[in-house]
Amino acid sequence: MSLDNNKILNFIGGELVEPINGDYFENIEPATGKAYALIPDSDEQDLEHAVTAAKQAFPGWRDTAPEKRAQIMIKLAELIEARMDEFVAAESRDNGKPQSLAAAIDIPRGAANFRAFARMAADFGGERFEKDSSSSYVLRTPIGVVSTISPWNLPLLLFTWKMAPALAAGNCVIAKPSEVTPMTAYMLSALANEAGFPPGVLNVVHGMGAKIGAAITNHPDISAISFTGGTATGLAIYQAAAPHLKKVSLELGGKNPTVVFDDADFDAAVTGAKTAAFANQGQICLCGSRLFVHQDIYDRFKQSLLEQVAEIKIGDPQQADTQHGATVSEAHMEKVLAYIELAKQEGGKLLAGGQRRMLQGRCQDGYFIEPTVFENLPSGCRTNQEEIFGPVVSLIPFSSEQEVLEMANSTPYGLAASVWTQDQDRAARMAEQIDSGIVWINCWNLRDLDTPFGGMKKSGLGREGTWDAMHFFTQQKTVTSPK
Ligand code: TXE
Repeated sequence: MSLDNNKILNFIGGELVEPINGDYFENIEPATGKAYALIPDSDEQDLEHAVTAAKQAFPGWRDTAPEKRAQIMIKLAELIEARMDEFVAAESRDNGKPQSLAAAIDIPRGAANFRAFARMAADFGGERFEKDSSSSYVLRTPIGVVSTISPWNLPLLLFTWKMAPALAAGNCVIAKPSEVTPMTAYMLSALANEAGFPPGVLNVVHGMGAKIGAAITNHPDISAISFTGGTATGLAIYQAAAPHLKKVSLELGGKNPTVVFDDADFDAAVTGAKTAAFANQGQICLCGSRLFVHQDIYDRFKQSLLEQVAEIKIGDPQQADTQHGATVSEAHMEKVLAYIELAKQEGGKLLAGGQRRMLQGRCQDGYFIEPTVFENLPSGCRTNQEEIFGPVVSLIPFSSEQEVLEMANSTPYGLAASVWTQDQDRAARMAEQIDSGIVWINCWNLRDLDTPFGGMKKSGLGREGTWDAMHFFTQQKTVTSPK
């Protein structure tokens, strides 16, 4: 099959354009293992083109009334919503996630992000300070040309989550989606003109992280980078950005604890812990991959969890009843399977899953991994310390608050935690002492977009969320006069 008619294009200066070097690489559908589109292998030349367009557009966009910027962003949200089915199908095909999940979360949130930040564009202002001898106010001005680099696990959701605050604040954006899942970013870029974005305000360049991504981090005229992805990549970006004193926001990996006490609402905790472990095939930075259960309920909890895991329907992401789709790529599947082997070597007892699942028909070569449950792994072993980012959860019993806190805090990461207990005081103690940027009590992944979002330790630097992201994408100017 020739893929020449299914080419993804860059979006630069208001035009969909081929990469200047004419090079492309294949886009693989994870559920089938087959190439179905071509992705531009962009390089410095394309970036230079995008930076020039963005610099030209900046004064006009900066001076556009915030209400007008908001209007354009809302129009883009409407255009996405009007094509909901197309976006859902494309996201599922590109990523391997069930269409039902893309329809429930990815695409609606992709559009909602523009609405949330459209509101901020109009409302965002600086502080005032009144003292005996002086009166000051703070202006928040856009930075200029900024860049967003996003990952493959929630492709449109994270692409827009980063781009929307940058645009709302009056910056011009060069956005680089993941080369593993570029399709919905391309579809969005094709709607930008109709939404009313002036040419050069929003640019999308596709390609490899090590090539176009690295070019972005090194470009002297790109003044801020918002990144979500792996910790190793985040560190490389941080280092590359340092000599330019670029502003950097890093949302990185996690090895998140789910902690279930013996007084928890049992059924809610089992379902919550299962969802936290396996949502999106375990490929969410917030997933709870270490499941600590109080020893008094451990056996009963394990049994209930395994019953629920056995019910998870693995299948073609296009089928309406599929709950568990393909992992994102062959390389990622191999990485997750290698961790499953490692867990066995480290003494883990396999309770469920543990294998690639071979399906019939259209998906016979797809990258499916069974929801996998281990127990008996010591808290300090690699399986319990390193981010696997797949459908693998490790069950660990505990006897006291102190013990579980020590284990929960023992990894290099600190992104999210989920604590299940009906004792409000204990919940508050745990929330205070767990080293993570987000603590959910009796829930998981309940998001209020206004709240700060991000991690401690190796999970990142800075926070996202409506207020924090608007702060990141603006600079402050203090204006003082005497009284
Ligand atoms: O992500 P990368 P990968 C974790 C997860 C996964 C691991 C690696 O554990 O197994 O990271 O995944 C761009 N300069 N997460 O390799 O490389 C890249 O093109 C500039 C956690 O797929 O971090 C893509 O757009 N950019 C996670 C983006 O970085 C570079 C989500 C993310 O890719 C670059 C995904 C470079 N040198 C993976 N190298 C989360 N926290 O949600 C790559 N990129």
